[in-house]
Order: sequence, then structure tokens, then C-alpha cells
Amino acid sequence: MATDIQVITKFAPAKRTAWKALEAHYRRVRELHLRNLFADDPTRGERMVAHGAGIHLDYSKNRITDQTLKLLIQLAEESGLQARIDAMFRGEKINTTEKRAVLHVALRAPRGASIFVDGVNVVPQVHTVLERMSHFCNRVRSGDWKGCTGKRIRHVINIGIGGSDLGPVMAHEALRHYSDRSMTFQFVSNVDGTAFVEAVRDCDPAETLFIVSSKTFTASETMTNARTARSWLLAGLNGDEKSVANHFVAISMNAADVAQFGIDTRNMFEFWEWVGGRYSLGSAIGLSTMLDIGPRNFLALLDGLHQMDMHFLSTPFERNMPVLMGLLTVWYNNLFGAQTVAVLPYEQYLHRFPAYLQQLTMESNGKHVTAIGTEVTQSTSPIYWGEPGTNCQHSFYQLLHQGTRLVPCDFIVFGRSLNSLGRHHDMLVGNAFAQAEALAFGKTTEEVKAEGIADWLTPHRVFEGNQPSNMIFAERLTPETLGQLVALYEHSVFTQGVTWNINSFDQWGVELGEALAGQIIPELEAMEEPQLAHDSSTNGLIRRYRSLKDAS
Ligand code: G6Q
Repeated sequence: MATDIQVITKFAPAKRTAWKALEAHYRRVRELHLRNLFADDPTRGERMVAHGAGIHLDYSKNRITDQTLKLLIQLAEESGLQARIDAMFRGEKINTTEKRAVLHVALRAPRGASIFVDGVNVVPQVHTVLERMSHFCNRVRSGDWKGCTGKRIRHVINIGIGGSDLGPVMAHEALRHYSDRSMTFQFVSNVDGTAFVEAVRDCDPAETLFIVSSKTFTASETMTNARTARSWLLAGLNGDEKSVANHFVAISMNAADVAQFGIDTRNMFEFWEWVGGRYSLGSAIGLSTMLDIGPRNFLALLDGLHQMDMHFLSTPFERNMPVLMGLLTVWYNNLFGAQTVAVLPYEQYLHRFPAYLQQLTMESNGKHVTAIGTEVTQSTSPIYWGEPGTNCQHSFYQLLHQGTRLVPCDFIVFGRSLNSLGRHHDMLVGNAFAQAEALAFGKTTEEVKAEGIADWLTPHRVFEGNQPSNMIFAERLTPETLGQLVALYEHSVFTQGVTWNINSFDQWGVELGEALAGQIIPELEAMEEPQLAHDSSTNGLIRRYRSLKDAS
């Protein structure tokens, strides 16, 4: 069996003839308008769809032909995508720079499955932790787990950052419909003290449970917030050190530091090196989610993730939704030079979904070297951004409709509302469909003139159209659907990374700024005027801050 590094080298970008073919093809089709593509093929909207794992994807409003798809799939094949997918699911160390397996798929593998890391089947460990989490959540939710004064837990505060925060926040917002409203859930991530102060403002320490979520238990923001939380708790509970046991649990792989902090490791929920932070939603990092929606719903979320994992693993590329979405992103990113992807959920509960995707996509694929360390020759991750509809229509859609940039859009819609209220849902979905239609087909000069618009105003009223979009359609937002959606994007990101031959699973780019902060913070805090050796701008800013601080 080829090791992953052999697979990576074998499928180095230079060996991919599909890129050349795609470039030639792009020159032929780049001017094609969606108006003509649809007019020439009335079945396009029925043909260019894919389904599976609870999701229906209509990708017909993309600036592609059948030949484009063929060449994109050829690119995936030449990139060794299937071999890379298989290697990931087999537990090979495809995160080559950190020498780690990448096994978020094991977190949602059913009991009885076998996935080996260094000769050990990790699936039983996953289920042992899930059982412990379920037991704990049932105790808290039923009131059996009490605070140190005997009161039940009413407030849950997750302290974590990055991958230990964005998934839990997004899931909390997305699944509010399913949440236990007798408890409040807050998420403290920022080292800005405001985050902590506002989170605990209305909380009684005797009713508050902190979840310190940190894979490494070293992230400076998390540890600072956790220490502040500990002091706040003790101040509110007469300094009773024993209270920490009832009011703090940890999620980490660093048992030694958890114990050192004062959290009983029996109240620690483990996760593993092979779970990347931004892929950890289905791990113990989801404890706040499980407390919020209950173990049964959390298992449904895992099931949704798993369904999309299986779809990704075994569906031919031409019907494989994450593969198609990943390749379409590559098409716009690398051939059209599009710089962004807009994610537009027409579902209020998904309002944090674009923010969550920003880390998943850009931390994964914002890379400048290939997996073997050579400079990439093409652009890597586009910038992902977005807001829920219909609000976004009243903010940035002007640019989508009449600006000068190509912005591929992902619309996310649901057939049924969780809060059906008169005509609201029909209006919501009608807007999503209409926007995709307007973006694709626009409005020509002739059409504007035919409306009797004055000549001088006509150019202002024309819509060029030809803005591509995907329509991601599911029946209803449930824990299961959320899992399907998350895995859809996770695997789209993987597909993109494979075509660029980059390692989507490290994040060395977060380190430099952190290291410099480690130098600057003591300079801001020093009693004596520090000797500064930064550039003149940074030196000046430090001095200015110190003088303002001294004045306060
Ligand atoms: C995600 C990253 C990063 C990480 C945070 C928090 O993929 O690894 O966002 O999740 O830096 O790290 P800890 O969980 O170790 O505190």
C-alpha cells in the first residue's frame, strides 16, 4: 500500500494534464451566459442535480457545460482524490506536516465500525466517550447533577476558542429549536474581558457550569478566561475550592494540565490528536451541544454527519455532492479568478453558519505551499463569507447583482419551517429562488427598455446576470440535517485541498502573530519603560498604548 506521502508526490500538480485542458476549455466557455445555457438545454435544471444523505443539490445555475464537469472530474481523478479519501478514512497520517491521522469521520462512525490509528481501533474509544457524555448530560438536564450548594445547573458557559468554540456556537444557534430552554448557554472565546463579563452578568455562580474546551489546554485566551471563571466562581461561593468539582468540566486531551487546573479528571471528556479543532464538532467539544439538545438529538447530528461521510466515500464523483461543490469552487477560483464564495442560508437559525465555515474553509485551505513544501502555482482557498437571507438582500446583494465581481453563491433553503407562521416561509423561500434566478438570468437592456424606462436610466436598471449559484435544499433543519450540511462542506474543503495538493489539516499560519503577542504583551505591562526593538510603527503604537494606560 502506498504511504500518503507517496500518493501526494505521485499526484503532484505538475502531473495533472486536466489543468491545461480546463484552461483551454475555460477560454472557450467563459463568455457563455446562463441564459443561453438554459435556453439551449431545457432539461438542464433536471439533469444538473444530485441527491443523497438528505440533501438535494441543484448546481444547474453554474457557468458550466457537460464538458466542464468531465474535465473537473478528470482533475479530481488525476489529483488522486479517491486515493486520498480512502487514505483519510483508513486513518493514514494525511496531515503530513503534523504527522497525524485526520479522523473526524471516526467520531461519527457507528458502533461496531473499525478504524485504526497506529494499529488501534479508535471507534470503541469514541463510543465510550459518547456514553460518558450522555450520562453526564442526562444528569445535568434532569437536575441530578447539582452545584455545590445543591442548586441545579441553569447556566452553561463554554470557554474555548477557534475550533473549540465556533462549532459549538454555530450548533447552539442552529439547533435552538431543539434546546432545553430551562438552561441558558453562553460561549466565551475572546480574551477581551467584555466577553466574560457579559456572559456571567446574569448568572448565579451556584447555578453555573463552565465547560473548559481546549484540546491542548494551552490556548492563552481559553486559559485566561478559565482562570477568570474560576476566580469569579470562588468569589461567588465564599472561596470554597471544592466547588470547582461541581462547576467545572473539561474537554481536552491534556489530562495533566486539566488536573493541574483543579478539574477532577473524572469530569474530563477526552478527545484525540487525530481530531482537528475545526473538525471537532462531533467530538466531546460538542458537550455543550449535547447538554443543549440532549443526547438523542446529538446522536442524530452524528448520524447526519456519518450519512454524508458515506456519500462522500462511496458515490461516483459525478453524483458526489461534496466533490461537485469542491470542484465548482476550484473552477471559479482558479479559472475565473473569483476570490470569494458567498454562503446564504435562508434560515435564521443558521445565522452563524457562514462564520463557522470561515474557519473550516480558510484555515484549512489558506495555504501557500503544497503538501511537499513547494510553492503553489495557483490560488488556494477563496474567501468564504455570508449572512442569512432575506436580510442579506438588503445589504450586499446590490454588489452581487450589479457590481463588477464574480461571486459564486451557495443558497441554503429548507422545505419546511420550524416556526411556521402565516406566509413567512413561502416568502422566505420564494425570495431565495428569486434571487438565484435574478443572479443567473439578470435583465437585459431590451427588457428594461420594453418597460418604458427612459434611455438615460436604462443602464442603471440593467442586470448583467450570469452570477453562478448552488441551491442546497433539505427538508427541514434538524440535528441530522445540520450534520449533513457540515460534512458536505468539510468534504468540499477536502476536495479543494486535494486538487491544489495542499495539506488542509495544519494551521501554521496562526503561530507568528501569537508568538509576537507573547513578546508585546509583557512590553505593554512592564512597570519600567521597555527597550523596544520592533519596527517604528509597532514601537510607536506600544508607546501610545502605554501612555493611555498610564493616564487611566
Ligand atoms: C482549529 C485550530 C484552532 C484550535 C484553537 C483552540 O483547527 O486548531 O482553531 O481549535 O486554537 O485550540 P485548543 O482547543 O487547543 O484550545
